Amino acid sequence: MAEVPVFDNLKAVYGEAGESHAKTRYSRLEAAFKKRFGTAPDLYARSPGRVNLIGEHIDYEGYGVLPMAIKQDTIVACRRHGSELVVANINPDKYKEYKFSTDPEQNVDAENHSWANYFLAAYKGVFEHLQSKGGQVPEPVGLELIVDGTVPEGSGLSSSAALVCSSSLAILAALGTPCSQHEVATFTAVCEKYVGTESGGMDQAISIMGAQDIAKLVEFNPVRAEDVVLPKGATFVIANSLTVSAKAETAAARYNMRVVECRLAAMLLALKLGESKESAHKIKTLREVETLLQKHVSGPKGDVSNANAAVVEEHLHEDPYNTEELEKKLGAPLKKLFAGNSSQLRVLEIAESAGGYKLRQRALHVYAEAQRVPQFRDVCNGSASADEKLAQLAQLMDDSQTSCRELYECSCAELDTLIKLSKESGALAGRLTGAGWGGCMVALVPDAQAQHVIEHLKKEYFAGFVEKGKLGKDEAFMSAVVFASRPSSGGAILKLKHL
Ligand code: NG1
Repeated sequence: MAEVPVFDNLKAVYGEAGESHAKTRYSRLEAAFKKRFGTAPDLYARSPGRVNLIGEHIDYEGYGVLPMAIKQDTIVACRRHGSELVVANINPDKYKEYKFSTDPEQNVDAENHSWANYFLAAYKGVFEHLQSKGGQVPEPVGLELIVDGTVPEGSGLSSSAALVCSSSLAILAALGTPCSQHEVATFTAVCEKYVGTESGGMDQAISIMGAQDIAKLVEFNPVRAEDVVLPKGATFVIANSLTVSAKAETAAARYNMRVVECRLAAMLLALKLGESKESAHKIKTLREVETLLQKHVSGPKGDVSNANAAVVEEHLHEDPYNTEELEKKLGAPLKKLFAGNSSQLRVLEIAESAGGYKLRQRALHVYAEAQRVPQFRDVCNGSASADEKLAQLAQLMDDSQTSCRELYECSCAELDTLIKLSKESGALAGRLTGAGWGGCMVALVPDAQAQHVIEHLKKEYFAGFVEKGKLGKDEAFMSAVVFASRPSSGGAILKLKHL
C-alpha cells in the first residue's frame, strides 16, 4: 500500500505552474505561525478539495464514484509543543482559536457546530485507528497548529474532508506514525461521524489519493482507486452557486435523511425478496440487496440497472412512507432499528414533519447512478473519437443531474440556473457536485468554449451578487467562485528545508 508522500519542496505538490503562488501562501502561514507561537512550524500537511464528476449520493450505499482532486486545499502548519491542542486559523476573525485537552477520548460537541470540531474528529480518528492497529500507541502530545484553507466552505467541494484529512496527516506526522494512503482514507471517512454527519468516504479517499491530471474511480470496502484518464479537449468548469449547503447543520433534514431513506428502502426490499425480518434488519445499504434483486429477477441478466429499477418499482410505492406504515412492515420500532446512531435517530424525530420517507425515488436514483459511474470510466477508456467520448460523457452527466433533481431532490433553483447558463453558452453538460442543495455545479465544456462559459456565468449569475454587495468586486473573488479545473495531486506531508 502506498504511503502518504513526504516532500521537501512545494513543486512536488503544486507543480511548476503553482509553485510561486504556493510559496506566497506558505510564507504567509509561516509568518502567522511565528507571530502566534513564537517559532516556525515543524511541518506542514495538506489535502485538497474535490469535484465529483459522476456518482452522487451512492458512496454511502457502497457504490463506486468518480471524482478528481482540485487545486484548492487545506494546509495545516504544526508543531509538537506544550500540553494541549491549540488550533488556530489564518483567518482568526472568521474562525476563532480553540484549545482542547490532548485526551483522545474527549467528546466532540456536535450539537454546537464549530470549524475546530473537524480537527477534533481527526484527532480522535487518528488515535482510534492507531489503537485498532494494535502495537504501541504513542502517548498524546501537545500540538500547536494553524490552518489555512482555500476550499470554499459549504460549496460541495469538500472543505470538510480537506480539513479532516490535512489535520489527520499533520497529527500522524507530529506523532511520528507513518500510515498508508489507504489507512488514512479509511479512518478519516469514519471519523467525520464525530461532527454529526454520516460520510460515504468518497471525499476523504480522493483528497488523500488524488493525482495530477488523473481522475479516479473510487470504490469502497476496502477503499481503492483506479486511474481514469479524461479525454483530451475537455475542461471542467466549476461554479459556486453561493447558496451555502450547511451540511452539518441541515444533516437531519437532508444528507442523513437520505442515508436513512436508503437504509429503510434496502430493509424493505430485502423483506419483500424473502429475507427473514432478522436478516433484513441487519441490511445497511442498497448494494447489499443487489444480489437478492438479481436473484429475484428471472430471465437473462442484462441491464442490471433496469432489473433493479423494475424490482424497486414493483415493491416500493411512490407516495412517501410514514413511521407507522414502516414499523408495521418492518415489524420493529424505527428507533430500535437505528439505535446507537445518534445522527440517524435525529432524522427519525423530524422525518414526518419533513414530508415522510420517499423510498422508491431514492432507491431508483441510487441504482441508476451506480451504473453511470463504470459507464463514465468505460467511455474514457474506450476507443471512440474524443468528440464522441465527450458527447457520451455529457449524456451521462445530464442523466445524473436529472436524477439528482427529480428523484433524490438534492438540487436547488440556483444550481439549475447555473447549469442552464452554462449549457446556453457552450457547455455540453452540467450537474451538481457533492451533496447538493446549494454548493457547486460542474460543467463539461470543450476547451475552446471554457473561457466563454466562465465569462457568461460571471455576467449573468455572479454580477448580480457583486451588485448586491454579496460578492467582492475584485477579480480574485470572481475567480474563486467560477474557474476551470484539472485533476490535482492528493494529500501530502511537507517538511520544507526553506520556503
Ligand atoms: P460534500 O457534502 O459535498 O462534501 C457529501 C459526502 C460524500 C458524498 C456526497 C454526495 C461527506 C464528508 N461527504 O459530500 O461522501 O456522499 O455528499 O455524493 O459527508
